[in-house]
Amino acid sequence: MYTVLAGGVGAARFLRGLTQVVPAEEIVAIVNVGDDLTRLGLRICPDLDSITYWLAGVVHPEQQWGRAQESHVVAGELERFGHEPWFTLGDRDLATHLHRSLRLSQGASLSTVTAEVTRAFGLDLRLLPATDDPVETRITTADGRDLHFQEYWVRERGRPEVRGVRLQGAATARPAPGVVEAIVDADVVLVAPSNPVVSIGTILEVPGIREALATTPAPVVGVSPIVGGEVVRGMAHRLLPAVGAEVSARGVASHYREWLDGWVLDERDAEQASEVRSLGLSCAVTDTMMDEVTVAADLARTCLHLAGVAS
Ligand code: FO1
Repeated sequence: MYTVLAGGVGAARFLRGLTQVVPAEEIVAIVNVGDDLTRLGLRICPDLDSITYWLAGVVHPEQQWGRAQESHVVAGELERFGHEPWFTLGDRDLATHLHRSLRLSQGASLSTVTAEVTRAFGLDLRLLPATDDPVETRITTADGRDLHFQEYWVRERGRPEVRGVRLQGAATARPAPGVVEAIVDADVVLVAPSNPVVSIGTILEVPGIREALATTPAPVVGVSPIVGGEVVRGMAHRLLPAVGAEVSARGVASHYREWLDGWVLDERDAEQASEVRSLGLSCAVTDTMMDEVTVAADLARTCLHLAGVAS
């Protein structure tokens, strides 16, 4: 079993590469749900949906979230009723949220509904929400406000200075069924190049997951989301200082070092390899910019090789 800790787009690209290298049926992705929110009475799970749409080949090519060939008839009509349009739901995407919300209201768990959604999109790998319990990532801003992650990132365009990040609801959340087993019984655990604070960090906040990572006999190998001192995508550079981590490939490795065994750096950060090794980690250097699926597949092979697992 190939287990992957996953956020949104970076994880989707990485998983697409991994599916070229090992059978999709043997891949389990544990996905961040801290970005999830309820809008218009509908439950929206951006990371689960982005990965699903990417792997099904139906993601919006420019946005990299939501559906390709999308229309916004419903969103336009909702403005008539005065609904704030800051978080836009496209018509095709709405079908996913409608199905999910209906099934949740019938008492199905998020894991069960996620399996239904991935099956409907023809995926062979398993996506597991980190938890089925209600959690949400909250951002404390320097001007003293407490925002939902999407209010910070979409409504306020990631502009406020961040003082703190927490996963609300984490104290009583339990890992979703199969999550701890997927880590403890894995042949390898891979950490996608996702945001270390609001993707990987929030997965680790669910009690029991960090402990499973620290104790699993499987090698744990990650890919740096920081390349040349900058984020490939998103806002990790604004959030890492809030958790006391340095914005560098080496800094993220150090942030993960309690449970990490190996770290893959981009070629642009090759000079940091010796510092990563001095943390007690094994290290490989390769092209991590996954614009092409062939690069993503090679990156997946490099991770498996570093972990000592055959592909
Ligand atoms: N991102 C935006 O910048 N604006 C939006 O209106 C928006 C809507 C949206 C709806 C469904 C969905 O699954 C994702 C959506 N996103 C939107 C992306 C999302 O906010 C983030 O990029 C992720 O949560 C960060 O990984």
